[in-house]
Amino acid sequence: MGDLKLTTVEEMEAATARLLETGAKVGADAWQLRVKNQTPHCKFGEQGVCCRICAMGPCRITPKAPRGICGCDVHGIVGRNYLKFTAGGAATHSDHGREICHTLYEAKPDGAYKVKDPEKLIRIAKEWGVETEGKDIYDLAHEMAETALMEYGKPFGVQRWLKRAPEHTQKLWHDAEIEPRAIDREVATSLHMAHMGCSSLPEALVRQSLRAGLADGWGGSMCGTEFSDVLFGTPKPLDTEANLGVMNADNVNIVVHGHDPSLSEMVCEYADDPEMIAYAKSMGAKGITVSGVCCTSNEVAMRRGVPMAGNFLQQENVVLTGACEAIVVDVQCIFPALGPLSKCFHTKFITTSPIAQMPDSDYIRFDVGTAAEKAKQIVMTACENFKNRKPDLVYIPDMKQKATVGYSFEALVKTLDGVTNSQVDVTGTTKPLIECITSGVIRGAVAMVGCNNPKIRPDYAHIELMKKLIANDIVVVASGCSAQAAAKAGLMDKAAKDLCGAGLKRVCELADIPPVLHMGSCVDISRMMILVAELSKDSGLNISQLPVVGCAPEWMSEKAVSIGNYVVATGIDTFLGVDPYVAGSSEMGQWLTEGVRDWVEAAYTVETDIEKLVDKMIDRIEEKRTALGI
Ligand code: BF8
Ligand code: SF4
Repeated sequence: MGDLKLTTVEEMEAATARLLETGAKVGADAWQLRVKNQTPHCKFGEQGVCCRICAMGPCRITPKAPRGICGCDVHGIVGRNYLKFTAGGAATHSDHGREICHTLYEAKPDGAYKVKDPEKLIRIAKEWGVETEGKDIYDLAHEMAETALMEYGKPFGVQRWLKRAPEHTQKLWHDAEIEPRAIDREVATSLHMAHMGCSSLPEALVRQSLRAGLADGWGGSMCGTEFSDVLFGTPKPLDTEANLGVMNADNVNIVVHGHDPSLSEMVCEYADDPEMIAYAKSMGAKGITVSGVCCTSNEVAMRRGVPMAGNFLQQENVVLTGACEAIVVDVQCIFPALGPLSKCFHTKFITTSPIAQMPDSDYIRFDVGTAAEKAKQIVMTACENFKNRKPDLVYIPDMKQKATVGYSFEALVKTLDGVTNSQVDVTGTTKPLIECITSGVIRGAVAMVGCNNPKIRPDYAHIELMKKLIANDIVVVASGCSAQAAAKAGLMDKAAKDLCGAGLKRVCELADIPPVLHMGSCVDISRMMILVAELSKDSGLNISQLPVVGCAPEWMSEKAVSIGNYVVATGIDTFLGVDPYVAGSSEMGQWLTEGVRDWVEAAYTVETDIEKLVDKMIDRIEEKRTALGI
């Protein structure tokens, strides 16, 4: 070992610059150019002080105009905007979860979608009190899918998944009146509260923001993760690669992008089909390479080892390689720019979901009933497009790293069994990890999540923070585009143990893991919630006492704010590198960074200076250790 050479952000930027030269040749637009046209951003929007929720406005708050026409003050306006932002994110994650439940409902032993993890299905059924004895697994799948779908609209009660949380956490939620009821209800109530003439009290708006967030993390997202595992298999550690160099100039390149694994799983299935590979060869290619962008990539990387071409702000780069025959998208985080950009190349931009329809795309509507035939059609379309490639435009940066991925909660527990010194049997629990933390071999853990955002040098914050954390013996669990940043840099290569402090390095060696563990897509942050819940139960400590924090240094989406709310509401201090449009209200700032601590024992820290951000996280972890006397 010791031969790991990380890929630097400078090298990635140089590769992007080279790709943008190709773009310039064909007159392509790019986010780097559009950012220039959009900056400086509108100050009112940036501070969250603009309101346009009724047609008397838009109203914007200034020292001279401290209230909107209806009399709403800046705190009400910023608070409503924040709640709406959260509701957008909670709706989006949860609707993804709902789609997965529908896919599960359609699963058949001889159909395109099967139950790949029956054991997990039975485990969840028992947890929910659903009779499993003597039941056909597909009958059970349909019953569970229907039960889960009811969680979205049930008239009474709270989310079933909340019972997974430690009792103390459940009590905090109950006492603060933030236990999420039906998922759709929390989204609708949020929009209702943020309507003209409803709530303008920051406390009420923040409380509902936490509740809507919890409806996501401990509701819709958990459905998404758990039933995706049932359908496609629970991830286990496996090796893959990351960065643009995973694309292969000799092959038909299909890039899957978006979030819902129902589409990408099928595309991968057909791309492996010998008939399709023969078809690609008949078109002059040597084979088919599927790679991914964004969370769909995380999903198929975790379960199939499909390589990750890049994260959010690299989505245009895959087309700029000139070697992308088709970029196939489902929902969320897809740049509408891909349509016009693809027209500058031979690339087919294939949209598939009624939820994400875009100009300049080929729309191949994908649904559960016709999944197999549509996936085949998509793969064939890509193969047929190989001959339209313009060889003089092809340039794939020779840049990739090895990554070991697939650390679902189940896989993590199994893996960590290898590091215990305990005399008693602790297998199948989080106790080995607790031992490492209490003994100080590992100082704590950070959940690194979220997007890229041009406001932060792309990937730089993710990578630099992770390097410093692991050097300080803090293990990192990562998801979403943060995980992909780590993988591209090389931090998910097991050899990255050499960048760790002595304690974490030893754990990495004993457990044979990289120091940054890929836990999946953003929806899979529910896996992290399960992990902290089990750490709390196994240690007897409250979640807020654990030396664990969350961090989204480059976030950009509404989903990220919804996530932030449920991570904080779960008792985990959360550090943001981008302000969530609340700078305009001192009261909202106070509620989010301090006030919520009285309800949920955790709060936000916003810090745009990356150096300070990492130091604050380390300090927070050490404070928690001191409080525990460890
Ligand atoms: O849900 S991290 S840019 S891809 S929003 Fe999007 Fe952000 Fe990436 Fe996945 Ni998550
Ligand atoms: Fe203006 Fe009030 Fe209407 Fe908002 S709700 S646009 S502050 S009048």
